[in-house]
Formats: sequence, C-alpha cells, structure tokens
Amino acid sequence: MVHLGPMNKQPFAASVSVIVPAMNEAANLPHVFATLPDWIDEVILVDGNSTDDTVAVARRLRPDLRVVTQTRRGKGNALIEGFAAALGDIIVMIDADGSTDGHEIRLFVEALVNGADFAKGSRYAPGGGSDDISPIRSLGNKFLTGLTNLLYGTSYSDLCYGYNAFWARHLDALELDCDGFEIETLMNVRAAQAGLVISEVPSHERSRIHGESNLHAVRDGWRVLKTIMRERSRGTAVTPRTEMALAK
Ligand SMILES: Nc1nc2c(ncn2[C@@H]2O[C@H](COP(=O)(O)OP(=O)(O)OP(=O)(O)O)[C@@H](O)[C@H]2O)c(=O)[nH]1
Ligand SMILES: [Mg+2]
Repeated sequence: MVHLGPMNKQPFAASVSVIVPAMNEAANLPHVFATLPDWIDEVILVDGNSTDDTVAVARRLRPDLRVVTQTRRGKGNALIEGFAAALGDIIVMIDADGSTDGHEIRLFVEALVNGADFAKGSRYAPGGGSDDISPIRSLGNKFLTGLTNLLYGTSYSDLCYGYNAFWARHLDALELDCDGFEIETLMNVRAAQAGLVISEVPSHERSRIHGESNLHAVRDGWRVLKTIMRERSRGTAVTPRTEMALAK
C-alpha cells in the first residue's frame, strides 16, 4: 500500500500526463483546470477544431499546456492523438465539460501505483454516482455493460465513462483505432483481452457546466454496440486476469 502525502505535494514516483479532449469548452475549462492537482506533470489539451476560444483560454489558464490538434473528427481520435503525445508514465483521460473532477485523479493514480494496469472510472461502483446521466442513457449503458461482461468475462459496473487512467506502457497492447465515443468501450474491451489488471475507481460525474453534449444516444449507442460485437472476432490473446477489486 502506498502512503500518500498531503494534498498537492508530489505523492507518486511515477510521472502523470492528463489528456483533455475539448471541443468548444472555453467556458468550462476554468472550472476543470481549477480542479487539477498541482503535482501532475503535464496537461495535454486535444482541440477538436473548436470555433470558440478553447485553445486561447486553456493556454492562458496553463502556460505550460501542450496543445495537440486532432487528425480526424471525434472524441476517440482526439484521445488517441493525445495518448500518443503523452510523455508521462501514467496517462489520465478527463473530460473538459466540468463533469469529471480533477481531484479524483489521485484515486486513479493510487490504484495504478498499487498494482492495477488500468484504472477504470465507474459511476456505479459504491461511492460513485452521477448528476448527469439520464434514465434512458443509464439503461442503455447498463445493457451495454452487461453485454460486455457476458461476452468478455469481465465484471465491469460502468462501460461508457470518460474518466480512466492507465500506465502508458500498455498503450501498444490497447492498439486503439477508433474515432468516436466508442473509445471508452474499445479501451475496456481491449484491456480485458490483453489480460491487464483492471481496477474500478468510484467516480462522481457532475453535470456539464456550460454548453451542449456532443453525444447522441442512439447514434453513439449503436457505435458502442457494433464495437462490442466486432471485437469478439479479435479473440482473447490471453486468459483475462481482470481483478475487479475496487480501488481503496
Ligand atoms: N477534441 C475533441 N473533443 C471532443 C470531441 N467530441 C467530444 N469531445 C470532448 O469530449 C468530452 C466529452 O464529450 P461530451 O460532449 O461531454 O459527451 P459525454 O460526456 O460523453 O456526454 P454527456 O454525458 O452528455 O456530457 C468533452 O470534453 C468534449 O469537449 C471531438 O470530436 N474532439
Ligand atoms: Mg460530458
């Protein structure tokens, strides 16, 4: 068990990169960046060709910010480009709409330092929650989570959640190659297929502060479903040794 120091003192030996995909999130970034611990090593904003001043606001807030421009459209492509640019031992992905709280990064990093390969945020693990998810989306997510557990032998409690972290050395094993909101599903399925040790981290999702969601439940739910079904044909490289113990 790693013993943590006081808040905002460098508590981990590993370096930490935080990847923030952002499309027209200028109004939310001050709130999001204010929650980031000051012990993280780098913040990479992946801009989705924003038409507001997302990049200018982000740079003003964090002069040390690295900005990556995505090569295609979609959150998946943004994250893949951000992951590729990251220099840290640990990669944390966090949304820019104010729904995910940077103070929780400590819990994700702690889970990794304590032995997990992949720390997966969950709104449905004890201690987690959501102010944001609608009943219909929650139902869809539960169905897709159950289907994934059935097909891949996992015991996930939340499939489609944008707050996750992993050791950068596992990036090659994940072989990420998608463009849209199915990225979290692809990561979760491939992490299991690669035999990574997965730890769920309870997380509380807040409501988006400003602006509109980019997610379309039917279109993106369909993409997630196709991903779950398609990935079966890749086969499982190794016996999953998914440990679903909750991060302490
Ligand atoms: N760079 C980039 N970021 C994106 C793109 N689409 C979404 N994002 C970002 O990804 C994060 C999550 O997107 P949201 O639109 O909030 O979608 P969501 O959180 O899945 O859905 P809600 O629960 O409805 O908020 C936000 O920070 C968005 O700005 C994109 O095409 N490019
Ligand atoms: Mg959101």
